[in-house]
Amino acid sequence: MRWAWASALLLWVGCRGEQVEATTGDAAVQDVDAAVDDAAPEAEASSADAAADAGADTSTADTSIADTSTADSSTADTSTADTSTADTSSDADTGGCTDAPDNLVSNASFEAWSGASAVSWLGPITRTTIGPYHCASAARFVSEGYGDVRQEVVFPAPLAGGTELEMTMAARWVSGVSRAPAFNLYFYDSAGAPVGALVAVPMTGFKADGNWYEGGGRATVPGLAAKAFLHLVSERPEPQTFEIDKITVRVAPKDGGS
Ligand SMILES: [Ca+2]
Repeated sequence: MRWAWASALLLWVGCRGEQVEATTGDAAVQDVDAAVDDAAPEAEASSADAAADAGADTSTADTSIADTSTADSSTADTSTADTSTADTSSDADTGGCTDAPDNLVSNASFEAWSGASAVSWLGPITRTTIGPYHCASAARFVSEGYGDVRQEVVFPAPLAGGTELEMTMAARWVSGVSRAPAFNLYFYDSAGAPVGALVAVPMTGFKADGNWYEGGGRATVPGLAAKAFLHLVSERPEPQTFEIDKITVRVAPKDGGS
């Protein structure tokens, strides 16, 4: 009996020993692997390309910090330009975020930024990535009174007088008076001479309650025009802050539709 107990015990201890060794062995290997895995991304992260690999979380965190610090300055373009542009271009390439082919507006969804400036746009705007209406970013528009955000829209071919344009924008009220933003269009011929008077179109369906609304209206081209200056405007002398996104100007479908 004693002998049987002793051998059973030995056998058991023997097996335990192997198991313990085996697990510690694996663990050691895993630790080494883990250490190697950990080390690799850190090494990559110092290179410029790694920003794109790092994914949305880090880049959005960086950007929102950049937004606040450069909010008031319109001349801070140069210093932080490289990193933020790299992040944006990788976001903008993801599916569904490119502008519709019939949209005459460039960078319509405020996805492309060069430093603190939105590509193709002028005016008092900064990038925001917190709850945009469409894709990765929107523009925060701070009007000190009758402020405007503007872009030159060149038509692929001159548009005849009487052509209907359909315009939409997404806007969210942030602070200030509650008046909806509006579209103002100034038309020019191919020689750069003004065509007709300013065409002002209010944004329909807007409420100043902090939610996103998408609305717009139609404008009639007053005469043969090669381009227009599109202004998204605050129509009040009091300060107003909006966020804006997904701007559309396109030739309205002829009849049939609406
Ligand atoms: Ca957007």
